[in-house]
Amino acid sequence: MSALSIKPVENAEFGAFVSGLEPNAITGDDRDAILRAYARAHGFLVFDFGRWLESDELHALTAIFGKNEFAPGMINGIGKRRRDDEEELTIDQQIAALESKGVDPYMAFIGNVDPKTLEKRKIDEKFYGEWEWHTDMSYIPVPPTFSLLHARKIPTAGGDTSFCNQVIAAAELPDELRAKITGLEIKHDSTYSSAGIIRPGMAEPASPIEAHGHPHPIIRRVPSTGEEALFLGRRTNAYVLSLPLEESEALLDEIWAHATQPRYCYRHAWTVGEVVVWDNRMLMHKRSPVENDDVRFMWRTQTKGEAVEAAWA
Ligand SMILES: O=C(O)CCC(=O)C(=O)O
Ligand SMILES: [Fe+2]
Repeated sequence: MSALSIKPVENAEFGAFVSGLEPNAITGDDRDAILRAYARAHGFLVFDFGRWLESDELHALTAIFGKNEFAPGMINGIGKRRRDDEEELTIDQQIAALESKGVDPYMAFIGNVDPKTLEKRKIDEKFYGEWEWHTDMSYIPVPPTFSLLHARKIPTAGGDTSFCNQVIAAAELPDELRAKITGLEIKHDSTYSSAGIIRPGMAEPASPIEAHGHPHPIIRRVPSTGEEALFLGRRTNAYVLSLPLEESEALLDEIWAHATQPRYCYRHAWTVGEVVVWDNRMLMHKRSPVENDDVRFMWRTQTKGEAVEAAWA
């Protein structure tokens, strides 16, 4: 068994650092200790490996938290739309087509380098700006529960990732705001990536009302803890169902101002080799800007979620 050391994240209301895990020899005892640490840390762990992981190692770590979910942009309907001229394939056919090209449908490469050669490559300049607060893939009916992000290339400055705890934000909701949002659903738009880059096959919607996405309750219950969490997805093109657009916009602005207060948030400055694991039911995240002449490269996996339960269900 690995000799695990687990320490709370300083200056944050949540999170723990884990070191000493052997990623190529994870035992049942390691798994139990990590899941206990995860529960105590309110859904946020940082693993320090001090080196790049192999993809099998990242998948083994991911398996502690759940079953693999597809990475966005791999399968039609998951961060990608089928083009009208594209043949309609089943999910199994799409997986087979990806695997025949050596593509792992469960792994996202996020960065401005070629994933194989690691040469810097030209990329939409939005990549370098501030990414917006979001939870991963909340525009699908059953969004992933955990995301795991593995730092392979880190810029000399910037490129931190912030996390904001929506369980604490829900617990501290002013009564008046809680009364206004109880029973309502937000449609989570899938048009843009968190960097603000339009996704394959998508077009700018005429308004948030027409945007492609999936509705979820504004306050969800986290089944494993029974706690409530605000579930906002991302602000761009969000729409509160059943409200006139102006009322939806005003209500969203009010909720977002509450949800993203600095006291609910922690900003992580990366070290190469780390893996951060977070629970998308409890936390939102965003990435800070990166200089144009710098490089940044992460691998990401995510686990299949469970149906979103409304706090009032
Ligand atoms: O690269 C990052 O820091 C965050 C990217 C992101 O939003 C994600 O991997 O889900
Ligand atoms: Fe994300």
